[in-house]
Amino acid sequence: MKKFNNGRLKIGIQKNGRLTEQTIDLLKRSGFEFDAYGRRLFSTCRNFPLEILFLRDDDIPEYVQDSVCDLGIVGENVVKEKMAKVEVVEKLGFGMCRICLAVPRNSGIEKIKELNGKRIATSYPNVLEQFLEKKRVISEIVEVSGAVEITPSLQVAEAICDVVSTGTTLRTNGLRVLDEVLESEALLIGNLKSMNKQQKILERFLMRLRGTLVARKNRYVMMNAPKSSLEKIRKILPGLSSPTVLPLAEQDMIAVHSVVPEQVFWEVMERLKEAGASGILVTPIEKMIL
Ligand code: PRT
Ligand code: ZN
Repeated sequence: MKKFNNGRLKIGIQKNGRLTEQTIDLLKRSGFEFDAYGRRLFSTCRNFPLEILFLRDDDIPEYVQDSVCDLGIVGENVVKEKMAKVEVVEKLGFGMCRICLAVPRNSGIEKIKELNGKRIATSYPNVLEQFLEKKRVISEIVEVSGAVEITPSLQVAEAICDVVSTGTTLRTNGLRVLDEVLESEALLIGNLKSMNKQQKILERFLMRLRGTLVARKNRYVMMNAPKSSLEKIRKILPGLSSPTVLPLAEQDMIAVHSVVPEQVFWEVMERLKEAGASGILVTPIEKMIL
């Protein structure tokens, strides 16, 4: 693809696949306005110097490495497989999956060592090769581009190495997981040179994107409590800074507002109730600029 530079940041995203919807949603929520309908190749952002290129996910790491794109959003599994020289700028928290080794349910194979001398079918030959090397297992890697899960029943291979999410595909094909090779999620990757060249726009881009990512991981919590509980409540709240404390019309009562990470949310709620908090209100946060 021809390189072009028009003072805009160029980001490659998946054109049509599992990551597309959440990628477009993340960019739009971060305030970037662009059209994504139809089979377009690229779109120009209306309110920010940003070009969005719609690509096959397999091409994104290399396009970023070769600075056809400055940035890209793609699965970690694809980045590792393509062995492209790119920087990981941000983990995006969606597109979660694992690359696993799997064998027929009744194959009797229990340990990876037992794959010595066996055939393993995969679309991830590089990832698999590195894994086998680390485990000191020598197998024949059979590269296939799709429908990996049917290769054992076709007698093409004794095991497979493929992306697993819920595990339904493995189960319906009579396979079970033998070992995990890689954990993956969608990544924002970048080309170091072009990021340095476009540092100003990049910083503005990242501030918007991170504002949305951080906000997604937190909740804004408001509660009432007796004044006497304030110290206990302050210790429980893992907030960014000290909580906002407001007086209430009812004497000896206060309102406390704070930000609570999603990860520890329920644990914190239980402890707050125990400490005397009541009328707890929880709202999502749209943006958070740190
Ligand atoms: O056309 P293009 O080349 O752009 O897309 P693609 O067909 O190569 O990739 P796509 O859209 O299927 O997946 C894009 C990315 O989504 C992958 O590279 C992963 O990072 C991520 N991802 C997350 C997944 C899955 N979950 C997933 N479940 N990719 C593939 N799968 C497959 C899995 O291999 C299985 O065959 O989906 C099937 C269902 O999985 P189970 O375990 O839920 O049954
Ligand atoms: Zn692909």
